[in-house]
Amino acid sequence: MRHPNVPESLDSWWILHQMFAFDRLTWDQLPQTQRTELIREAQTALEALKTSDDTDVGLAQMVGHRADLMITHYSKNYDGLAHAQTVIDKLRLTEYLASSTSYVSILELGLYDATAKIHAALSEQNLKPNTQEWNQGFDDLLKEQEKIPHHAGRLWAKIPQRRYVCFYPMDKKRGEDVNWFMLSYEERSKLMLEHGKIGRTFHGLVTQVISGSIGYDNYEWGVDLYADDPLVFKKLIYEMRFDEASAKYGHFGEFYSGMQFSLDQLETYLDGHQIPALNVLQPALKA
Ligand code: 76R
Repeated sequence: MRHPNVPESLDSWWILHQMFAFDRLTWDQLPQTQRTELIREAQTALEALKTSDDTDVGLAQMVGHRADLMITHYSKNYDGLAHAQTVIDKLRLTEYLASSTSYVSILELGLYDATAKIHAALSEQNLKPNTQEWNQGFDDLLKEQEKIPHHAGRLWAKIPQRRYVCFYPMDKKRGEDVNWFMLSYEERSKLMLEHGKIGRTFHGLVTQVISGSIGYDNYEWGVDLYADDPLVFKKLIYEMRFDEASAKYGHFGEFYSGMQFSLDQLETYLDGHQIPALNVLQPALKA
């Protein structure tokens, strides 16, 4: 943000998480030929979303009563997200899927450090906030951030192909006494730096995708974690709880966890067999 108190973010994929309850017993009563037909129809539609450069789709079998199936959509634009929702709605398979909840957000890379540096650089040029020159200078320097390989690689990475996924929405507290948004920029920046340090001790073990949802859904951020071992979620989230940014300011929504599976394993999932391992269609992405 051009405003001196607001950290900027680089934003990329629009994200829609859809949670469904699966009516397995009714599905099981369908004749094999009809099941096969519905599976093929779903695979064709999902394949188109998966192979397009502008969209991606992920499937996961969830554990616990809040959801049986999670479909994660990525889209390069908001309209595409609406279209992805329509594609799912039109599947005859959805006669057996009851939507339980959903979450709308956009992938973001938070830039506390870079925003402060940009503001310092503009001030050194004797530019004043809220002027056209400041705003222009800000936008130019921000564009540079997108090109940094560390950012560019993560911005448009597709859905991480790791077996286990954990999703939850969260806020930073905005109470009368404890209010993240009333802290100074420096304080928030320092806390996020500490947060990042703890996070990085899990580097390689977990791939984290943070998305912003202010204006689109009930919490401020969506957190997706992907790992090869589900125990990593508890270890990481527990450790984070001791860190001030989470301990004092974190406020969490409902937690969802499950196992990702690939499109060609849809039949295995629907027919109720255990999915042996995630068929990785693209190389596993490191955090
Ligand atoms: O990209 C970076 O390395 C920069 C550091 C970083 C930022 C800016 C980072 C690193 N995160 C950032 C932003 Mn995170 N993160 C969470 C949660 O459960 C909880 O207590 C909180 C949920 C986890 C588990 C997690 C993990 N992060 C954010 C933001 C936006 C805040 C804002 O802008 O004000 C939120 C809400 C958030 C929440 N974080 C990391 C991790 C991990 C594992 C890392 C290190 C990634 C790596 O280097 O591999």
